[in-house]
Amino acid sequence: MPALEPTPFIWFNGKLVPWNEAQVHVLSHALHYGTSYFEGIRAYRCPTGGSAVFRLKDHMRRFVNSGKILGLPCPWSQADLEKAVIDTLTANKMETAYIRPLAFVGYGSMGVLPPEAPLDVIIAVWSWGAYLGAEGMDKGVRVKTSSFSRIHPNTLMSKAKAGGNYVNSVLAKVEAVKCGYDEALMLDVQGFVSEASGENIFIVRGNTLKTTPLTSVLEGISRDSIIKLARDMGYTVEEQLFTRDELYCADEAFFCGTAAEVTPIREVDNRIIGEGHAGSVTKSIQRAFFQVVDGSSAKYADWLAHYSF
Ligand code: PPE
Repeated sequence: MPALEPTPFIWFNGKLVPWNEAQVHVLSHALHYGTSYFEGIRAYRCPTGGSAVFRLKDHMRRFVNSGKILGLPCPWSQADLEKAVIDTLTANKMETAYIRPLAFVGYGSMGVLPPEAPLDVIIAVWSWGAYLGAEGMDKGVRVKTSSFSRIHPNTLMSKAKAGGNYVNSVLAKVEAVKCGYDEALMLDVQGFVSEASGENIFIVRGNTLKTTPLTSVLEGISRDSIIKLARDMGYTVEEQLFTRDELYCADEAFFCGTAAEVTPIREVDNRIIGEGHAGSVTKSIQRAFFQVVDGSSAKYADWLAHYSF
């Protein structure tokens, strides 16, 4: 992953502050106990002019819900946050961007019990290319089933995009990368395929797509978009548990997520998936996805929050 390029401003508790001044104390609660939640959102330049944030309302709804799940309510309303995202993008003059809202328990008291004080909230924006590499996006990535299980729903809750949940993802990702793979696939505690360190997964057999139901996974907004897109394109989509051997024998497989967008999978546990490159169904979904996010396809116009500066 290339080094982060600073942008001029970060939105910090309602004010746009210079990037280098958006700092917190080393005794901030979230640094010690993982008491934070965040979003990952993308904005794209539209060929018809201006830019658009993809599914901004849905992302900010999930952000507010993360706070509800964790019992750490967001001090800002969903509408305030949506406006703050647009303000941050325009202040930074970003036509395309990755957007990172984060709410965290800040400085003030130590000990596991979070203080009553309101959470701190920031929104940062930066440029992020293909998350799993340009080659992966084109030809497909190599994946390893992790020795770490995805979180049990009574250990941590996967519907919250909580900072603490990502220790599970970090363990899996580091293991996979150290073993020479691009990404880790985690199984749930029963052994069914769950999700990757930062993506949901789909498998393809014939004209049928299958994805994990919402038991152990993050309720991905890309996943939801692809379910709708694929059905409109005439594919059958099933939300069903499946095993790793079903994945090994799939015609095609791909990951989806805001950062990873639609990334084909060419190999899992040293077994070639399908023909070992991005399959035709995956490519058609990838094409459709990229036409929707930048407004090239007018069909899902209500998924876009337009802005210009
Ligand atoms: N599962 C996990 C565990 C996950 O982190 C993501 C997003 C998804 C599924 C897909 O969700 P959605 O973006 O709503 O389609 N991961 C974010 C963070 C990546 C990071 O390294 O940071 C993302 O893609 O923005």
